[in-house]
Amino acid sequence: MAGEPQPLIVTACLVGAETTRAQTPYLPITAEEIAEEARLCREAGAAMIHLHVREPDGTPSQSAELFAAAIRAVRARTDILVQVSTGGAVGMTADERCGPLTLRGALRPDMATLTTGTVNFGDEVFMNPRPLVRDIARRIRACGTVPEIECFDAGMVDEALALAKEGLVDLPAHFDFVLGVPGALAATPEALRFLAGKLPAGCTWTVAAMSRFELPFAELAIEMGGNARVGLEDNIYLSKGVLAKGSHELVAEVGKAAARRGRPLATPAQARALLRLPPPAAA
Ligand code: KMH
Ligand code: ZN
Repeated sequence: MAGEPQPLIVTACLVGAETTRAQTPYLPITAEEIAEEARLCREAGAAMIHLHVREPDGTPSQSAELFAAAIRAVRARTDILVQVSTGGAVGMTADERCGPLTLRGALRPDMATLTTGTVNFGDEVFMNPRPLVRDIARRIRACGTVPEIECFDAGMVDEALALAKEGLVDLPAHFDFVLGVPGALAATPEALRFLAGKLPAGCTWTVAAMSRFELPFAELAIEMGGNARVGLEDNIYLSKGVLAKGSHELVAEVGKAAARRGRPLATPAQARALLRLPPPAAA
């Protein structure tokens, strides 16, 4: 007899480092804008946000102070889980990228990204040499949080398994398959099936597909038993030529697709258990 369908964890990537206000006026920038968007995403069915922050002029930042302000504002409004980026923007140093991993106590992030390899990123290069990946993995652990392993290409799954062998990442782990970045692995159903098939037993995964692939791949993940990430970091359109008025509109679309396929949406508490996260940060 088939078991109950696994609750779907929807992650909302509200900000990113590359999307600009010139592209969409709906991009949140200040802590209050981010917190309000996080609240709307939670209301629409998201269990977690993937968080980047910006300077007041919109410049991408990994400043611990800006992360602290955003996390404080988010947690004052909603119980949504907070996953911080350690990718930041192309060209940032390791110390810059790890700014949010210096937060402790009530501001400790619930999760942090860990990209396990270097990849072409449009016309730029997102640098993740092996020593840097190990450095970030250690800092994630020292922060008392756990990684979401970001794989922009297939070899990054193998590198994550190497990190597990070295004792720097615990298995089972949670993976995010980032598909459709120009210069990296394309968003195809075959690629997603191949990546999901590489994971050891008990691992969980999310798909984050770029631009017009975002919603169709969220639907494919729902069908495959995976999880989905959507939001303005990866895609600004609700449909062809129609801007999403915030990441929450994209989350709502995923919610409808999940309902059509009989997958309930995970609450933050359910997502915490499914992703094997530590207990909530102490107040
Ligand atoms: N902005 C990209 C260069 C992450 O958040 O960990 C890296 C990124 C991945 O967005
Ligand atoms: Zn990101």
